[in-house]
Amino acid sequence: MTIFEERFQRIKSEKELLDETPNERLDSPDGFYERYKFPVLTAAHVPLFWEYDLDPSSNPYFMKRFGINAVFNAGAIKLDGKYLLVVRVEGYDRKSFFAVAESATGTDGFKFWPYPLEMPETHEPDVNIYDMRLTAHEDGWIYGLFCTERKDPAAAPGDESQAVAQCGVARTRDMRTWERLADLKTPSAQQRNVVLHPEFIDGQYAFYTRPQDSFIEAGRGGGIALGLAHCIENAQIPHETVIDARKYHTVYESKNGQGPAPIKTRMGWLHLAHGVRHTAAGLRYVLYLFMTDIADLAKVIYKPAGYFLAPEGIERTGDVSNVVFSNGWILDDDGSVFIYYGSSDTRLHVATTSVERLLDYVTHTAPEDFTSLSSRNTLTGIIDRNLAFLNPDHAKGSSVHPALQ
Ligand code: M1P
Repeated sequence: MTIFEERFQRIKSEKELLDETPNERLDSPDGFYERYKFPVLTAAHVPLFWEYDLDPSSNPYFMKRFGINAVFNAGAIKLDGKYLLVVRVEGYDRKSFFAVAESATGTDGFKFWPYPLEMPETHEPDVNIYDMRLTAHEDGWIYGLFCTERKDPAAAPGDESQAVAQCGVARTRDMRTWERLADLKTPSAQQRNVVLHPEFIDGQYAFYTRPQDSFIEAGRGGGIALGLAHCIENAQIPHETVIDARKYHTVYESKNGQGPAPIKTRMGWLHLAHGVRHTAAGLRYVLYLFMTDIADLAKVIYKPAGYFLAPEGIERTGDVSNVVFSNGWILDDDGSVFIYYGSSDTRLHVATTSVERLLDYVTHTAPEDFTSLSSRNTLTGIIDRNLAFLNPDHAKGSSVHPALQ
């Protein structure tokens, strides 16, 4: 057997096994959602015909000719009964591009379409594109908003790492053919994590933005903002109003950003977002939820304290460790919700829950009051109620019955 044949057979069998392994739902200590045993997509899931030259005469060692480094942060939509993800695929060369993967279940069996998505460019070519948020808008189009990154023309000579991030805008009807529109213009120097709201507001397109001063740091900017634009083809937002600000000593003190487009519920718009804080080990990214008023998008009506989903187990390590990031979720007809989240800029996972569970979570989890004392008081209130429920004769402050310890 040649080297080619041996390696090809082995790698092909491993890939088939990976593709056919069903996922397993795991128990949830929190009760907010259920995680799954395996990531839904990793670099190992891309088709062999992407990475390898399959011709033994030109690839006798069966080497990769185009290595895929990571597969993560995906936009999500359900179309024609299929769960579709627009995945951020990153090559060994660090460039990201988009590729669509589809599944019949939403939790396993994701298969990439044969070719990566062809995204047209504007007059200013993109250097790197990533993190698409999909919005099925009431105007009839499916929009994909994503980050387009280019070298900062104002970077000092020799500085090869300063970039400018802006929001790229594209639309499609079938997920296959995309029309690129002009990049979004805002009052902010840089933009990332921009998301289109699914409905018109006062006849205008509404955007969630994340104003930022520089490429990495939010600086004086930051916070999830809301802005309106008269048209989408050359969208321009004259004013951004921060609706969910950064705040000292929270899980979103350094940065935050809107996740996918919000879900409309009977109680308000449900938002999934990421929050970032500094630690001695670097940045830590977690996910949190909040809800805005159904008629007034700028009004946050519920915001549970702390995180909703934080990196766990293998999620904690990767190219950028201690990160969970979500830019895609799907609300199914039966009210179930599929939350797709990338871990440590390396792989993609799913967690499943339902709108009713998320409503329960946002409306019954206490909000932040920003001090240790108030957190302690929130907990004391829960303990008091529980002890009174378990033992109606229990007097506040008396010792706890041993059976309840
Ligand atoms: O590396 C972590 C994340 O960093 C960026 O998010 P943010 O702009 O909020 O810092 C994005 O590049 C995201 O893709 C990445 O997962």
